[in-house]
Amino acid sequence: MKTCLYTLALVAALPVLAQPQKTVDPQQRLEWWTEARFGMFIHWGIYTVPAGEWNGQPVRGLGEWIMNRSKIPVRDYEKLATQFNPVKFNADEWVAVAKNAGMKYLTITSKHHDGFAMYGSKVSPYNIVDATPFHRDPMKDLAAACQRAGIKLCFYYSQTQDWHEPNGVGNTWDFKEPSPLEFEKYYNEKVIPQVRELLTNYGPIGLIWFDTPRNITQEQSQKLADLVHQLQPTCLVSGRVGHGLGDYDSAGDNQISMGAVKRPWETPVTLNDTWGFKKDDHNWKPAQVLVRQLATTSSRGGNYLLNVGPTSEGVIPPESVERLAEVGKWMKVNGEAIYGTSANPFPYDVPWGVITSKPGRLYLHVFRWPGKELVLYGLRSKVQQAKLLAGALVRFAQKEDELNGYTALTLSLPAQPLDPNDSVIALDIAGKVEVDPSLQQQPDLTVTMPPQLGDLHKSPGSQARPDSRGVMERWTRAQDWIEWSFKVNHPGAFDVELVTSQQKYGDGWDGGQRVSIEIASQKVSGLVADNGKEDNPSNPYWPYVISKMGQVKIDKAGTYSATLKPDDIPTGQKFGLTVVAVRLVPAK
Ligand code: FHN
Repeated sequence: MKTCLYTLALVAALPVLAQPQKTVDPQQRLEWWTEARFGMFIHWGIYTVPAGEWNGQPVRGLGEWIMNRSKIPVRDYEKLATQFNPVKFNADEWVAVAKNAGMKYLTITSKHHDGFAMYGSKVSPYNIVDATPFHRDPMKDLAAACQRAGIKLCFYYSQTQDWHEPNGVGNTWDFKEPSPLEFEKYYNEKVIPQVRELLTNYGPIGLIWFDTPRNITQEQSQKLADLVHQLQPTCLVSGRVGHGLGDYDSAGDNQISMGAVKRPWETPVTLNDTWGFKKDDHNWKPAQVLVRQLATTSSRGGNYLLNVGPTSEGVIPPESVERLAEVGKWMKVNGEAIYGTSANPFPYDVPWGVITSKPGRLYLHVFRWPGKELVLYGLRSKVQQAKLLAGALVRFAQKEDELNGYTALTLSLPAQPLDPNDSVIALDIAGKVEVDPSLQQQPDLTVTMPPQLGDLHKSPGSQARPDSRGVMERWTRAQDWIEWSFKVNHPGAFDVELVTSQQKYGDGWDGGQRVSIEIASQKVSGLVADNGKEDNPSNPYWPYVISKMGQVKIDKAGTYSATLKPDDIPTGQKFGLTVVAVRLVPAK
């Protein structure tokens, strides 16, 4: 198998040198993708045959990781190919599921970490055409179906991990880890020619979704990005190509940032807990969570890539299809509040939901219906019209003062939400959307101060910083602190809460730090403890942990400062102070 792989690879490596160089402005490359905002991820491979069970035992973790989890020898795992026969696969049906959900692109695993090519590859016989009884190339069907439906076809490709090849990374049970030279050989003889096949044999490709760069060198990442752009100048390269060389950033799995992100970005999200099909994973996210995650991601200026894991027969699980159909129903009415939108122009989140924007338009996504009145502070522009996308025009009034111009917008709403998942109100704005950039108290009288809106004072050598979601990570030194400035319009007594989060991927949480919070020159101190959990609107898996810190009183409207300083962080903490926000909540 090896000789054949390498010989063919050398032949396949030749034509690229002769290709004429065309250049495309990276901004132009991103246009369709930022317009799309919503795509389908498909994890499909021979791991769907065991579907999460090995030797009659359930295997924990992700379905597509079964080979690694159970340390299945290559020779045994390879045999799964002979049982993989997706006779029910119908490309048009899959594409229709994506299209009806409102998705505009489809990113499918052409080769995952197990090294098995899900397309007809001449580089290695370890592929769906040569090694399975199916003997067909489903990517050809998908390329044609996507063309017919106007959906962009994109390929996932695992460029570093390949558990099938001795020189690929990750299989430590059959092989030893490859040396840089050995990896280079694998990279030149499998990765480069396979990526070339994907970009040569299936028509126009929207993007290549590289994954887990691990120890790939900067030069190798660059060469891959260049190869993609050379073969298809308009094709995007995902953030996980490594070394920050992608056309856009990729958030961590199931991660949605808390604030707007400057670079174009995308989050990959599972519909249940796994990517690749597992027969015992029934933890399906309700359509409401999906709609709200989609809107939340758009409100941070990002794309939402929602995964389905078809079975070994080629069927997208009905639980996924049902949920996607419900999202699609919502998108038919509210799609204009997602497609081509930009991030929330306010620096903070509003208490009732999220905001997306377009030139001259704001979309208020109301998740928590406030009753008959919804108030928005800080919009400086004049509103010309307000309309529920699912219904009628909405009456509104704008408060104005001499110093600041428009300060508060009040919308008169029906008593009940029109859509329990997300009712969207579109505001037409005269001219440019202008907002007050300061952090301020919200109409529900709370003040929420997230790390990214404060000044972080770091001690020399400190690694503390907000992670890709905006949650503090590696805050393990008591010398680091954060400072905010905020406006209060409705003075009173406030409970001070510290909101913290599980570390990324739900890996854990450290309490027990002693902190002091100073608000308007009043200090409260306390222990970071689990005084109750709260839904994390961006990620239902990891609820926030609330620590109650005490009470402060603010007598007058005005601008105040707040600081969060640790008094003591126990040594040896793994996660440290995972701060999401300091919050003031009106005292009862
Ligand atoms: O290890 C993979 C995993 O199997 C899956 O493909 C996800 C999708 O984003 N990416 C890697 C982990 O981040």
